Amino acid sequence: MDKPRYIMIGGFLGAGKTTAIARFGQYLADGGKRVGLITNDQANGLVDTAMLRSRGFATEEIAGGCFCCRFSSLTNAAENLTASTKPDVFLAEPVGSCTDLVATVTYPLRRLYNDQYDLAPFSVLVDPVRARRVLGLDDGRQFSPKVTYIYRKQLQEAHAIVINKTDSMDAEAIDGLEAVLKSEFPASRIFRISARQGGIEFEKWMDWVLEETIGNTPAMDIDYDIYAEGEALLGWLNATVSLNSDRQFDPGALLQHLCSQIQSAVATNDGEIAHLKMTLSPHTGLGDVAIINVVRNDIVPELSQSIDEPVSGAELVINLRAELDPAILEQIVRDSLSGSSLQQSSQVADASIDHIESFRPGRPVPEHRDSI
Ligand SMILES: Nc1nc2c(ncn2[C@@H]2O[C@H](COP(=O)(O)OP(=O)(O)O)[C@@H](O)[C@H]2O)c(=O)[nH]1
Ligand SMILES: [Mg+2]
Repeated sequence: MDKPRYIMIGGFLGAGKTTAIARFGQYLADGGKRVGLITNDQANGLVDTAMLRSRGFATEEIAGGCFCCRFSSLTNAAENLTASTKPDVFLAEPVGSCTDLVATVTYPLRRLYNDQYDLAPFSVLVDPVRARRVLGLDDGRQFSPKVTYIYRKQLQEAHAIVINKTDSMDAEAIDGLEAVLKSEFPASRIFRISARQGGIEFEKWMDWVLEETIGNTPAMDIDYDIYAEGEALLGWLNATVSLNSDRQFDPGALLQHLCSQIQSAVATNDGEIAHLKMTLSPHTGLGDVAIINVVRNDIVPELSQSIDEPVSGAELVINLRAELDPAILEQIVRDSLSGSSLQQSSQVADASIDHIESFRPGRPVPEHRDSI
């Protein structure tokens, strides 16, 4: 029997990894393949994991550290999926602030588990607006140099750089980005896709990922001190909140209000949002959820899923990753949920925080590192 294909899809926070994995998984499932998904985060209780499971995918979550630092959890997760689902294809999403994944995950998997998994090359997705800013093509708010160091290292180690969200930018601007990526990272294949829309370009990338073998190129050099300092500049916050009101409120309008409040407060504190994702699940209802995402300070909040009916009680889950002190992030989120902020939106609801945690990722210490 053929070995299952093991595919890792990386890229910075907010690049579209989860969206791409959900679409990739759906194509495979529609073609009769069994799929196992592996998600990863520094904290647990991920919006992503809940969303992927709600779509019917067998999904294992590795929480509390990244794949490279928890290599054994990664192989355990794959074994659990094998026991439950026997996947033909694994799709794994590493933490968006991680890099050096070829040396710390792909090569060790190949060395230690070559008989069990057929390893695919490593794709790194980019958001074209963010990438144009990082590469100096456009002005606009940036991350600081050590965070940008991680971003560029992600591009440098990619076997394929995948420009995502091509539906959201004109072709000329994407051409300009592709030209710079080609000249700065000549060893990588470049694809242009829309994970949101799918289509022929998405299929070309999938075919390549499913067929291409990885070569024996030496892993890139990386300075773990700068990498660790870059990661430590990022603040992570997860919260679960109960919303209750005597009056009915509009879930979408409430999410939009909270999003704008958090965006402007992060900007006022000189921070930059990498990814803010919130879901709102009504206490009553048929399992519908409203979802909102933003991937920069200066992007208009957009509901990717909405609920038509007003509600009077709901659970709100917040996943926020930004370049800002986590204590300040926590204060910002608490302020946005205060009575005076909620009243401003005329969406009167009382918010009580059931759980909140905020922290900086610790220094990455990989279990394995193979330079080739
Ligand atoms: N316009 C557009 N938005 C996208 C596309 N792919 C993802 N997004 C949006 O980008 C945001 C982050 O996506 P997500 O998959 O959660 O990113 P991740 O952090 O890399 O897993 C969400 O608002 C997505 O709806 C795309 O192809 N086009
Ligand atoms: Mg994700």
